[in-house]
Amino acid sequence: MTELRHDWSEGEVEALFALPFLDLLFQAHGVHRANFDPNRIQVSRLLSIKTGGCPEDCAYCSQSVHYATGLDAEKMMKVEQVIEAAAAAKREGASRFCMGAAWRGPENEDFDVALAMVEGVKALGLETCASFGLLSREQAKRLKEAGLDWYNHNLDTGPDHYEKIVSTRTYEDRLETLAVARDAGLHVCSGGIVGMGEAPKDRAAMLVTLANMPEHPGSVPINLLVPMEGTPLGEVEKADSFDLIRAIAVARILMPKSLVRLSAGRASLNDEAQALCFYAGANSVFCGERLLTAPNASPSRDRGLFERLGLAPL
Ligand code: SAM
Ligand code: DTB
Ligand code: SF4
Repeated sequence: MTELRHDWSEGEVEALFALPFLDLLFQAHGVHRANFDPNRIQVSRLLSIKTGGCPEDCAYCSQSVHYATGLDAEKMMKVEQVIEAAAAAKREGASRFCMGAAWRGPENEDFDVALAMVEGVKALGLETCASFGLLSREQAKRLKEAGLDWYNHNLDTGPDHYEKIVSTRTYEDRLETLAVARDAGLHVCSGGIVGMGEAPKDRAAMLVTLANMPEHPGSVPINLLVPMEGTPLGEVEKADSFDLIRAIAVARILMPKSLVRLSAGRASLNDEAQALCFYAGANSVFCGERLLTAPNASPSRDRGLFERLGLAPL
């Protein structure tokens, strides 16, 4: 049995990041193998139910109104369209369906429509996940009642680097939304992004914050920045893929029983780098042509890769 710790110090975690790559990988893979079948992978599917026109100013995001990204605000999808997409995702092997919306948080009639989407997707026998921004206690309760299983809300980066990335919501706001979701009985999905010009100590601080929560988030998405033209991070230098693999390995060591998701940016990795991510402890991915606004690794490429690696969906 692996002991679950909630008392990690930043120093300890920075020391993990500073280990020689192969030592870190060996340690992480040992933890992974002690807690999971290393040859099984959980598959989620993402859908943007409301795209663009977002009032927030997240420096990485194509959907913010603050940047000229060439992406227009669209109307919210219809409930039936979402349920059809979820049914297709299920047929294609997804076990969890995640709905994202470009909102500061849910409001008014749009929220009622989103609740109907959650209900409809749940009725298909899929796990449901929502990423709707900041939540009130009442909203979290209503989502839970509608059949929501997971709430995704990312810390994005460490608290010091965060101020360079988002100004319209604070780190505290994010932690509060995660507490609200947890208190409502929703499973928490929370992680961040590698490749926004942060230092290893920022990655360490983010992972320590996640691991030291009262419960480890059940899912920890680790995204590699997908540079979006027109955003402040559109031209940032691409992160070294070994840094992404290191972040996955440290997440695995800190949160031994959580699903660690190799999330956005997977399409830009070669097969060997993806395989190292899985070895380091990533055991969840998004499948399907599209993430929210960005293309994802193609389904045919994924089928081939999983077959070559002997990986089977959970
Ligand atoms: N609007 C909601 C919110 O931000 O809470 C939900 C959707 S938002 C797109 C969810 C998360 O996706 C962000 O917090 C961020 O971590 C990740 N993300 C967004 N754009 C990204 C990009 N270009 N590259 C990598 N990750 C990204
Ligand atoms: C998460 O950590 N990654 C997903 C999900 N949570 C909502 C979003 C990735 C978005 C990638 C950029 C895009 O498609 O616009
Ligand atoms: Fe809006 Fe979410 Fe994009 Fe931030 S990440 S700008 S909150 S859609």
